[in-house]
Amino acid sequence: MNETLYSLRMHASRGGEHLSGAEELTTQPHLETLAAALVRRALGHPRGAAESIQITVEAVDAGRVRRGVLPDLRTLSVTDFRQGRKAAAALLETAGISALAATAAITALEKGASPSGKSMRGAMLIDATSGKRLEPDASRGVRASRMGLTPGAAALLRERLSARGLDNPHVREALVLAAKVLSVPGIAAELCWSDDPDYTAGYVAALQLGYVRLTHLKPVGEERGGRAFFVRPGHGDINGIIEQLERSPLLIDEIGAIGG
Ligand code: WAQ
Ligand code: MG
Ligand code: MG
Ligand code: MG
Repeated sequence: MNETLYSLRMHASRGGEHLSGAEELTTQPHLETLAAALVRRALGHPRGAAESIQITVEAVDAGRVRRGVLPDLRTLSVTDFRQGRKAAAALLETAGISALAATAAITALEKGASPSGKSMRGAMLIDATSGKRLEPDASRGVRASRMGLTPGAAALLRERLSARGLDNPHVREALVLAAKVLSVPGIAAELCWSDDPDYTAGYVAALQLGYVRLTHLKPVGEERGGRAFFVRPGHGDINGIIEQLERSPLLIDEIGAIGG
């Protein structure tokens, strides 16, 4: 693709609180349709219709765009969220995250990771050894941003997810987000579950593991959800990591295996 790429981002709020966010990295002919779809989605959110919607369109610097790959996906079936959280902690330890840090992340997400006990707009940054929170703003968190699929990769992904009954926006977007997070050298792993009350599945992602879905990481009806990005020991400059997560564009043109 030699055409100019645009970062298209939607951020919606309701009652002064974050409701929904989504984004694409795309070329000009797709902007109008994709922007309309993002508006529609903010208005039809399961936690209520958006009261304020911001749409941002920004050309990205072609020289800064990196190419990316989606992680391989597999599913671990668990009977309930307690079993899911235990399995998530064990997976994180396999990826080199200390038991202390894994527990700290799970406990924080369970309580609602922002100081007000609500979900954050972005993710926590958690030191993979000490479990300490490293993000400068614990209400906002850190956003993974400026990533997207090429049209060819998007079509192939939908085809492969469909074959497994997994072609829904949660899975598609989470895979893209995980690819962006794992492309940042200072990040060792990610843990996530949704803030949508009816979506109980979540995942652990790491380069060694790929993207491992857990069928339950929270009880049905729970609105608290969020993400933890685990920062590698000896990572150096935290602001550099945040800059890469939020601003370095990643165009994903290759997808991984979609397992059962
Ligand atoms: N960067 C950082 N954190 C984010 C971002 C982002 N771009 N987008 C969302 N978050 C955080 C924020 O705290 C949200 O409250 C939380 O994640 C959950 O976001 O079946 O739908 O969009 O394979 O509700 C997992 C899919 C779906 C599991 C996760 O998350 C599967 C999901 P949601
Ligand atoms: Mg989302
Ligand atoms: Mg896309
Ligand atoms: Mg959500």
